[in-house]
Amino acid sequence: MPLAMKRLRAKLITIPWELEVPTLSLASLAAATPPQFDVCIVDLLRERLVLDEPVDLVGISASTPRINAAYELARRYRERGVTVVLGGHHVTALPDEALAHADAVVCGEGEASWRRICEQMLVDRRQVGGVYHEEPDLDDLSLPRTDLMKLRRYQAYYYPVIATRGCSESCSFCFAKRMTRGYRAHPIRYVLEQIRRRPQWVKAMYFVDDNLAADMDYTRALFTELAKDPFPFGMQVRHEFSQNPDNIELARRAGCILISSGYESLNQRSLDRTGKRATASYYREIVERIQSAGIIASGNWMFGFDWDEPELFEATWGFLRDSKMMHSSFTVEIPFPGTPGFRRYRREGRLLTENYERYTGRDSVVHRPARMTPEQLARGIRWLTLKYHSLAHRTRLARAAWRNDKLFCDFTPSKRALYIGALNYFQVWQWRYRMTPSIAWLYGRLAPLYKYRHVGDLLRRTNFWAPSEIPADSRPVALSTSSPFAERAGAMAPGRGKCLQPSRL
Ligand code: B12
Ligand code: SF4
Repeated sequence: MPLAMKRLRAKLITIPWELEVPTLSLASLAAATPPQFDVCIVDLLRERLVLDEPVDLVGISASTPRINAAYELARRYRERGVTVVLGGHHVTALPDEALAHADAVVCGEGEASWRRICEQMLVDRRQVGGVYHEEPDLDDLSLPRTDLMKLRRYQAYYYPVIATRGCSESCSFCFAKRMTRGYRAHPIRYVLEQIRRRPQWVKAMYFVDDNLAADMDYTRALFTELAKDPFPFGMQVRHEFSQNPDNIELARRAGCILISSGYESLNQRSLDRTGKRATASYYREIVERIQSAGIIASGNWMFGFDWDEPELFEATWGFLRDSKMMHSSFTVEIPFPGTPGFRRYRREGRLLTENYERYTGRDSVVHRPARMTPEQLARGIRWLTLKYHSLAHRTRLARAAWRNDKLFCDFTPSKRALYIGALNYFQVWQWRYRMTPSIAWLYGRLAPLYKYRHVGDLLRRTNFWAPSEIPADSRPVALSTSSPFAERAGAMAPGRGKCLQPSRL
């Protein structure tokens, strides 16, 4: 059959380890898939996988804790004669391990390699094999195919958007440098296009970038554009972004409602030794600046570094109580397999387990810390998490939020009260079950059943949805003709029959 006429089917599968925010991993690959392929995206926690339908190529994405499930799925597909490709963070760190389970492994950002694999499939599937590692040119990428993600099955507050790749820093515990060699930014029009194409029911978006502010000139230009038609968003940036009140004001005008940063530790030695380039004594001021602008400050905290002692939990609690930081998450350092940290702990005989399923962070301790016992570390994280998410503290935070007249200031008083209440009290029960080992265990067993709430799926014999099956209110909004990008966007607008085609900007 001539190449142009050949049609193949590709299934992209992700195995998340918890019901959380969506990622853009597979939507980005779907966008890079040549038009000769029918492509679908399956999130195994949100949709039943139809294993036995005909398919030519399967791409699987999984992080460390779910990698064994990914290997098992790969085995089952390969038994059926399907070509299987694995990608993502874990396989980037350990390509040789992964290659024993798949026909091909993609390291780092996947678009260019995936496209090459698809093209090889079109010529002769026997060409596909080995480790691929090609960095895509960001000027050349199509918009992520979020329309294939069944977005209705995620929350309305986390519409995923991407503006940049990688980070300018290289903290010792972080994966950013391993996935992307340098920090790069998408053209601003590419970002605006993603936002304009959001479904109408979406209430807020989340920038999945590691560090949206690594190049402040770019960030300023982006925020200036966003401010012309602000839409609420959350983002991850390094803490120094928030040291400058002008940056915060710019972000607020652009629509920012949440600034998440890896504060990591109040222990200055831990910050210094992990290459975090941060000064803990500035943290209080930073949180105050963010929150007084009506933005939620969200902090990610890590424990278990070699210089951390048990007193650190008490000190961190004191900081969080006094600063009234509105959102925080706490975890042990995860020495992901394949990283220098993992190799060091193994060399020093300090790894407690190599069972990947326990590399989930939070209170799951997998290495022996230097200045406390593993039990002290796990107990400390549980204590701090429960203290921070206690009814008393969340009520204190809710009151502070209510008094902050810049927070959710566009809402009516009743809607404002509802949001502030939901934001705080949902956390109380969420963290109580997460930090109670028996309930967390049960949750882990029950979460996969979540996909069965879509009863209609039980009768489906395929994961490939026809465009007409995508709910009308989940299709991307039409773009205004006054948009500077209207010409290209017109080709994607619903009603022209082409809204589901990947577009190139
Ligand atoms: C959004 C996000 C979250 C969300 C949602 C996570 C989820 N649903 O799985 C939230 C906030 C909940 C979250 C939480 C956590 N996260 Co997180 N998160 C991200 C983040 C910021 C964006 C992901 C994304 O959409 N990226 C954009 C897409 C385009 O890039 P990508 O995912 O890397 O996909 C590309 C390649 O990996 C590759 N690829 C991926 N899969 C496949 C498959 C195939 C077949 C192919 C060919 C290629 C391929 O191609 C893709 C396109 O280029 C990443 C950082 C980042 N910028 O990637 C961290 C990141 C994934 N998170 C990380 C971590 C550690 C966590 C936590 C464990 C933190 C903690 N200690 O609590 C938790 C775990 C929660 C969980 N249950 O999964 C690490 C993962 C490290 C690792 N080895 O796995 C990352 C990389 C951050 C980092 N820099 O270290 N996270
Ligand atoms: S600043 Fe954040 S994203 Fe950048 S390397 Fe450090 S932890 Fe990773």
